[in-house]
Amino acid sequence: MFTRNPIPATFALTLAFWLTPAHAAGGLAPSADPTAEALARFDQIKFGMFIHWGLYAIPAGEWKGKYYRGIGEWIMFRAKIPVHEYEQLASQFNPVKFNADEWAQLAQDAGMRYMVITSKHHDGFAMFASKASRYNIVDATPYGKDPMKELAAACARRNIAFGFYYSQDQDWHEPHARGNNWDFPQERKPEIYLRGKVFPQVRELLTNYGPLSLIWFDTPGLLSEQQVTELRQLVKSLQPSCLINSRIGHNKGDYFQTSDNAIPIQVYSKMKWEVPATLNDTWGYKKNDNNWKDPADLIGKLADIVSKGGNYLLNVGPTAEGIIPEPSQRILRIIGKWLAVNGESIYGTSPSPFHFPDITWRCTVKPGRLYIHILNWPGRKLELNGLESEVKRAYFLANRKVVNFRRKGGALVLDLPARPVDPYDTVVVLEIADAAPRVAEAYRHDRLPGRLDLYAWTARLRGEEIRYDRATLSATNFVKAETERNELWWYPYGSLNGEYEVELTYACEDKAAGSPFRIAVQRSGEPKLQEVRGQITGTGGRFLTRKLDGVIRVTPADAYIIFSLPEDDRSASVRLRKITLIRRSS
Ligand code: FHN
Repeated sequence: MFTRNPIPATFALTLAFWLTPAHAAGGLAPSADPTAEALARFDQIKFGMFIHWGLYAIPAGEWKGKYYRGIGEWIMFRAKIPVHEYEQLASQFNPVKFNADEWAQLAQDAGMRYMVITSKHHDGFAMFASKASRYNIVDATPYGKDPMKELAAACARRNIAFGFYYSQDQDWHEPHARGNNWDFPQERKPEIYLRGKVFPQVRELLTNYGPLSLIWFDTPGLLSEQQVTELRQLVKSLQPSCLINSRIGHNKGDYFQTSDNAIPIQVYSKMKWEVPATLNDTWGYKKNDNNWKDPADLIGKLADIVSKGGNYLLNVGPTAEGIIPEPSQRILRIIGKWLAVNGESIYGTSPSPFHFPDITWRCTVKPGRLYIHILNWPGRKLELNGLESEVKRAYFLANRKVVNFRRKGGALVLDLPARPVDPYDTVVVLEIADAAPRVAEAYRHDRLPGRLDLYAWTARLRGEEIRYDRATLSATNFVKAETERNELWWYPYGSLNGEYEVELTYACEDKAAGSPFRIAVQRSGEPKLQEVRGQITGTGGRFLTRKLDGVIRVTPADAYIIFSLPEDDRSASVRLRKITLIRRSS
């Protein structure tokens, strides 16, 4: 497998981690199914650091004095910056404060066990030494060094699995790639771009940086099935155990990516998956984006994702000088402290055997054990329905203190203190008599209840003004915007099928009354299929639940359910806690 690539000594640790057990024990014996083994290891590690770093960190959201809404690394596209102007950024890019060990150490402190960094984003600039294009950090910047070499080595020293992001289809620098119509309106010949840049660069990435745990392609777009197949073959011929994400296109990936910041509403068990997510509202550094997520939110989301079967790839956007913004560092270290105590309930676990009726708790599993993650404190008792296995012992993971419990009908009732043991996620360990938990059919993860709450907390919040308020479990500030509307999107990923009546639980001032809202069901890339429209009625600031007129129909193929207040700013202060779907019997 690696005979074509001499492996530097610094990669020995990553090798030990990333190679198959057969490799590790007895040298480099080829494995029967390197992809399956790599996937099994990927499933264990759960939490990774995504890094979006490139020339876009210089404008940082602003071009020629004008602020651009949306994600920072898209500024070339949004401002339609001509290639010859954007290229000038390279001559200013000098990240003298970059320190690979500090970045890798931060990942380790955060409890992140893998790292994926942008080797080339849509702007086409290679952040690594490339012979295939001189538009790269070594040849085109005053910095003149390859930071990826150092980062790969720093991760290897810490046993952090390492991978590259590579934008294979969009490349705004190249006339024959997709995306830049302002410089290159003529017809494209993708083969020229693919053969001239993508294939040689992907070869460089898989040859010069030791064993990669994965390569992360993005926005597959227009590449043909044949082209994607060839790209996959190239990767696997160089490193058979390098995983490929689903955004390579044409279902040729080894594992599945959700949409950005999109968490399936329930357990998803069809294949291994990962959620790429932001710490604020951008991937690449943007100087004015201070909408940092609360550590409680992020720790809850880590537990939520892992309990549903996924990995969490959480992003940082370093500055042009090479510094990971201080708020990102602070937040990540808080997560790391929580994991240092509670990591047993995350790494190496299996998903929940239960479906989730609300957002009070989540569940992860190891043989003979359930980990109940209490995310929203329920008061002095928690009722867990459907567990048939005998519980032998229950205790808090953080301090090993015993938790008393009793049976009440089909429910297990846990006695809790008035306040959480951990401010973010209190984990209760249930030791059970069975290796794998037995759960009554009505509560299993693949059987959803007749009434299903879709909380704002489980939605992707779109738009940069919308905010989540943890105290009231609601989303608010639905400011009207031309682009990137402020909306809530939920992702069923096949878990819903049928007709549903809808309830809305919300609060607002009376002056918001009359504002129109809509709940729509959509498929990816298709116009809206279905919607229920209504008008906000005043609630005098109190939360209330209102049944809507009409039903929505959701099929397993539908990609998302959207709540929006599209018309005006009068409704911006509406607080939406949840929508409830009530299944109609067929
Ligand atoms: O367009 C990109 C975006 O800039 C960012 O890289 C994200 C990360 O998942 N991927 C694309 C959009 O899905």
